[in-house]
Amino acid sequence: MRALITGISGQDGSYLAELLLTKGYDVHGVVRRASSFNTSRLDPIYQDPHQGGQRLFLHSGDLADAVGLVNLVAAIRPDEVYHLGAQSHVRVSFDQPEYTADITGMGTLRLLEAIRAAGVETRFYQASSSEMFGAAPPPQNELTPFHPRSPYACAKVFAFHLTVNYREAYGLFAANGIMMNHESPRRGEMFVTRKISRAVARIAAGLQDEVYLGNLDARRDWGYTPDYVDAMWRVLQHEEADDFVIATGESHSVREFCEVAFAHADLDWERHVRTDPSYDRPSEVHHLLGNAAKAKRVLGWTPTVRFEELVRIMVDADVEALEAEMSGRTARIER
Ligand code: NAP
Ligand code: G4F
Repeated sequence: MRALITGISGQDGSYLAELLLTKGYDVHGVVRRASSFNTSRLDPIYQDPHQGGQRLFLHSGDLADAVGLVNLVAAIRPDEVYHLGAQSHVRVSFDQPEYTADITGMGTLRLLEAIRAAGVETRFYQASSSEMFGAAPPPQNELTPFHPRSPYACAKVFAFHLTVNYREAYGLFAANGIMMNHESPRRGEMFVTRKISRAVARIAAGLQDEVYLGNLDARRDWGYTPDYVDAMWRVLQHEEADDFVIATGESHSVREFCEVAFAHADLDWERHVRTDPSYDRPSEVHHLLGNAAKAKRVLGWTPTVRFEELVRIMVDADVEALEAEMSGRTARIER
């Protein structure tokens, strides 16, 4: 089996690539050009192309470049396409709405058209988001109407419907995973969970004393990313293309995340957390809480890591990485 992953250098892409390699796939990933290396999450699985037996292949490409996408799909002829590439930060999408619509929304259209233009028979996974539910009251499932609250969420709603439309119009095996927030030690440093776990490590080491956050009352259904990439794979193995909410069914506030994270390092969060309204969003998503009963029933998927364990995993990883950095060792990019 041959898979193509957009966004392979991101949090989810790196875990998914590992999972597919262990399942025997050849894995092809699209990496966009940057002025310095942007593939550090792939270091544990990087394979030197000059050695034999390579199964991980990285290709230069960009979701803004339609012709490049056609050429890539035509050359690779993947059995499965996992479309994870996106401008994925909600707050940033208010500052860069047009760019977000272009990459997160139009990028999906370009990739779907590339599959059609290349004439390959493939299965397509769209990384849809619980942000699409936005202001819809919890719990949210596949029948909950979308009420997006950011340019990012609007772009994801567009991409969700395109995926359904290409399924209906062209018979493409095109499926949506509507995923609640999922986190890990590889989470981008600008998302709230990782911002907190890094701050805990640095405060415990005496390197800083405070961290500034936005809305502490927001509630999220936070899961563990390795569980969620397993769900992506299951979505594409199902006999028919369909759409699934992926969630733990448990929600917690940002404040609770702080409490558990700081307590794990024997710190009192209230002594170190400050708020700064510049991190607030013009329109907030207050409460996401998913119902993944359909994924459990149809795909046999259940989460294995719950909230408190997730927080501990993230804090421990950042403490370990900081200790390694301070002692001049190379940090392990793991878990
Ligand atoms: P992430 O860490 O921000 O990764 C995004 C990936 O997209 C990165 O590899 C990034 O490349 C790539 N990318 C950005 N702009 C691109 C462009 N113009 N052309 C090609 N690639 C581009 O996000 P993630 O957390 O792994 O999430 C994966 C996907 O799932 C995203 O679509 C996200 O919106 C969606 N999603 C995430 C969650 C969650 O909780 N994590 C929940 C629901 C849905 P660089 O490494 O060069 O930046
Ligand atoms: O960690 P966040 O930035 O994640 P958000 O906005 O929920 O989006 C993530 O999950 C979505 C799935 O639901 C994905 F589609 C999306 O790509 C991304 O992965 O913020 C979580 C909550 C928000 O309510 C935010 O207002 O935390 C609140 N928050 C409070 N202080 C903060 C901060 N968020 C960030 N990033 N930084 C803060 O200082």
